[in-house]
Amino acid sequence: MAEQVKRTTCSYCSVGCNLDITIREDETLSLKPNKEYPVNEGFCCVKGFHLLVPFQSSERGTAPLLRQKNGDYKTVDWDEAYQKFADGFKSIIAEHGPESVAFLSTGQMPMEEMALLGSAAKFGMGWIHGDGNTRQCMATAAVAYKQSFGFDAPPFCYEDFELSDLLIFIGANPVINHPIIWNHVKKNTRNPFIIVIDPRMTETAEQASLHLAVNPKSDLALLYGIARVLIEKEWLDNAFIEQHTEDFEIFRSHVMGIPLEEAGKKTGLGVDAIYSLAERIHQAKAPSFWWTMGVNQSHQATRTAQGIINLALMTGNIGKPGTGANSITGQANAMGSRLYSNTTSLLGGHSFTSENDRKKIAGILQIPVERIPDKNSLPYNKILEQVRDGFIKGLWIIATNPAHSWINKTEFFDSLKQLDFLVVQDLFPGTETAQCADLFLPAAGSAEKSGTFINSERRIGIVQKVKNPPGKAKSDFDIFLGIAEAWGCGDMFVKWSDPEAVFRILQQISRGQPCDISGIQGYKMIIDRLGIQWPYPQNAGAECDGLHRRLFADGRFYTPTGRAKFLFDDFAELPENTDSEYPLVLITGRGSVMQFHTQTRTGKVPFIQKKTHADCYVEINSEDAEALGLTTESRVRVTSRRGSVEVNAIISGSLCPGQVFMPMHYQETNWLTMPSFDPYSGEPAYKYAAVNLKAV
Ligand SMILES: Nc1nc2c(c(=O)[nH]1)N[C@H]1C(S)=C(S)[C@@H](COP(=O)(O)OP(=O)(O)OC[C@H]3O[C@@H](n4cnc5c(=O)[nH]c(N)nc54)[C@H](O)[C@@H]3O)O[C@H]1N2
Ligand SMILES: Nc1nc2c(c(=O)[nH]1)N[C@H]1C(S)=C(S)[C@@H](COP(=O)(O)OP(=O)(O)OC[C@H]3O[C@@H](n4cnc5c(=O)[nH]c(N)nc54)[C@H](O)[C@@H]3O)O[C@H]1N2
Ligand code: SF4
Ligand SMILES: [Mo]
Repeated sequence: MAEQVKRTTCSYCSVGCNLDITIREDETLSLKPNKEYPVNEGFCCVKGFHLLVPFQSSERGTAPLLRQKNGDYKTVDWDEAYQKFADGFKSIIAEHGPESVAFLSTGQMPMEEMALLGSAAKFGMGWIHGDGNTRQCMATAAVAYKQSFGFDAPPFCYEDFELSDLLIFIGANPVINHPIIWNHVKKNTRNPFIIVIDPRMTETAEQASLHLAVNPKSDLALLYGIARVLIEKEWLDNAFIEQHTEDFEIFRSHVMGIPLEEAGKKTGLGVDAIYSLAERIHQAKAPSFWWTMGVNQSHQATRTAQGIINLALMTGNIGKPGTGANSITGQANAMGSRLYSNTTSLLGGHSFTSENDRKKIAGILQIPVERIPDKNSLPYNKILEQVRDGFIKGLWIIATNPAHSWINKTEFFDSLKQLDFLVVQDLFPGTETAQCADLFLPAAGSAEKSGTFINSERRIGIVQKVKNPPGKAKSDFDIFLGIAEAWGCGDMFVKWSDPEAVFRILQQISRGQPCDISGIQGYKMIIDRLGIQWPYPQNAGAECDGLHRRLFADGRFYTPTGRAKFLFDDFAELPENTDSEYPLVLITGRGSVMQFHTQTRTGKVPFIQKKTHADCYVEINSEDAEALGLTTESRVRVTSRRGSVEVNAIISGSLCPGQVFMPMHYQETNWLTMPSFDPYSGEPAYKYAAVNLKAV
């Protein structure tokens, strides 16, 4: 058989690199980053380069597994697995009602699979509750944009990295977490000034013009301090504020009530640093603001994200080349999940609580409107609370590994004990979560199926099958259809025959929404046009041509008034404090460019295994290490008010005294983190906990 080259989108981070994979029958011959694709222009990072390796691992699930009474698993065929699934959940619903079951999904499956899952569970099977791991990650940005702009709409394109003359990164470490994005920064020919605001001297901070080691969780004070200086100095775009925003006056009086000295003190940066930051923003021609998890994962996250949005609005720096209040997304298809997973919003950014929206979607899908729940799902943390409290008795977990990644592991494992039925659907039966399952369903990975992902800049990218899944593993798509059939609602999904058919349904649903994609002529156009950013409506005019598009060039937002809103709050108390018993602040995050999350995939790449730490570690500043009698590679016990783990110590120049850092890639870390949540987004505040260290 002849060789064929298939282009597909990397399924790790949200940069969305395209890779050309040469195949012959089921054999993959080579993998190269695509040169024309405007995202990665011939580059990819080490994870993308090894994309296929984990899929070939001998640890893959190759058949459904059913737990026996004695605790052992036995292999079953798919028909039996589907039947057990339907029987298990149906008997719980029969006894306890539709709110006694829930699913937890992901930002890592193609959009079409997510839409099918959310629709099968909610419209077909009558479930109400289902949330995704994007709650752990992007919920804050989604809520902040929705409240401020009227829709979850990150406004930027990657070209803005090249066109900005002042780039401010807040709680973001793209050099290791969005490495190919950094190529766009390097292509910037305007001699840009780059500022990194992060308590740690990160890989990104090392490349910056200026690193501001802000005190953990003091970003809101910093942002309000900057706003105050801009107001006092009259460094504002009054015309933009007047024509395109609302509530500036009350925002103005709020920040004017916060003495600059207070902001200087809270942040640890002092008044002068805040003043000169404001001055730089004022002097720049095209300042841009970029944020990621250092902002999203905080106890006051949504307002912090909006603190950034407010700076862009008050200086009119949005909708213009090189500007914007820009949240960089996390997982490969977190953006698809935000719009089309039917979890937190009804398909296509619609609302479960709007009768009009329910009627519209029911009409397009030709289903009775009563099939669509008229209430929102519980968020992730509330789902787990209800599991713990015995209200939710059946849980289905798809493409996420919360037994490792959830913020409250003690509660997570306690909760699982309360469940009557747990189904886990993953590539690997060995994940911490899958090992708890009553029923394990083996899924195909991204290279073994088709669909689309949406990247950080709203670009829809193609996912193409380049190999068959191992054994009896199936695409999540086929698993969802099999479950719908066994449940007895298969008829509702006859038109959902394959991913591209679902894409067409989603296009119809999107029509008239800000994320309108109704003008795309099938997957072929996505391939030929090198990905397509939303919006792309029918009869898309010249404004939709071109490889890089940003939103809000006309200053019109998606709120009812067309104006963006200034939103703010008083400073909230920290969820916990350091004291003499727990004197150190634990920061958590990504540890290296090579490791992805809970390492179920990157942990199976021999090259990456060799180059990364096998065991969990804690990074500590030399001053604190000396006081504790620690040297690099000493064993150390890290204890928080939740738990205690033993790890290796690494003395690091990147931390200020009083702070330690642990990467999220090891299962130890989340025994320690503090389960608190942003009040608006419900996102966990993974990045602040009080701990102590003791040499072992
Ligand atoms: N190599 C690799 N790449 C990835 C991933 C991966 O696991 N590995 N995961 C992907 C996903 S899903 C995501 S969400 C992104 C995450 O990408 P990032 O958000 O860049 O990653 P993190 O390391 O979690 O957090 C970023 C920074 O926030 C800082 N921070 C902590 N607390 C504060 C604070 O109070 N204020 C400020 N200003 N900063 C603070 C941390 O020190 C850290 O350097 O990466 C994506 N890319
Ligand atoms: N302490 C701390 N904890 C954190 C964070 C932090 O910064 N600090 N960050 C949080 C963030 S931002 C995130 S996004 C989460 C990530 O947390 P998780 O979602 O739990 O992490 P992953 O390891 O990506 O888990 C994805 C799972 O899906 C499986 N999988 C991959 N592709 C497919 C597929 O196509 N189908 C199916 N069925 N399965 C598939 C993988 O094998 C893996 O087991 O972690 C959060 N946890
Ligand atoms: S930068 Fe992200 S999308 Fe690109 S190859 Fe690396 S992990 Fe994949
Ligand atoms: Mo994430």
